[in-house]
Amino acid sequence: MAVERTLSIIKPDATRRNLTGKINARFEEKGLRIVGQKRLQLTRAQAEAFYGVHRERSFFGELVDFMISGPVVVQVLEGENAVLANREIMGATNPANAEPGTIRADFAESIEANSVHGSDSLENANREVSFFFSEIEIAG
Ligand code: IDP
Repeated sequence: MAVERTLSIIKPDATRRNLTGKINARFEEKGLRIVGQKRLQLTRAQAEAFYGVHRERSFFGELVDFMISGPVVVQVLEGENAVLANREIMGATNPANAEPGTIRADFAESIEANSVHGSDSLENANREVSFFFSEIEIAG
């Protein structure tokens, strides 16, 4: 087992419904620690850069519009196998397919407005954490 850091984002559908605390309780109850956190209103350029890997996908424009439709909370989660642990706590991308008890099953509104983002590999986690945080903003 390895201690990892991963990037989590609480998306605009969840901040709008005041669900930040309820979502973060799920991470803390499962042993992940929030070691960096900030609330941001992303610009279009920032959202396009963050989701650059999805630029060719049909839903890219809608995804960017959604991600700038309200504030997000970007955060660094730390713990044993944090990348996979976070993905399991989040549940499947489409809430219709998410396991009961996961964040997306319980809170997501749709495949797009699915309440949370989580890095899908350690390599992407390192890149995504660095996108939003400098080392001085993370205290483990
Ligand atoms: P993930 O967030 O579970 O890793 P990805 O396939 O990487 O899923 O997609 C990134 C985000 O794009 C999703 O979380 C969701 O907000 C949005 N998205 C994914 N598939 C669709 C779709 O078919 N329609 C609209 N939005 C989508």
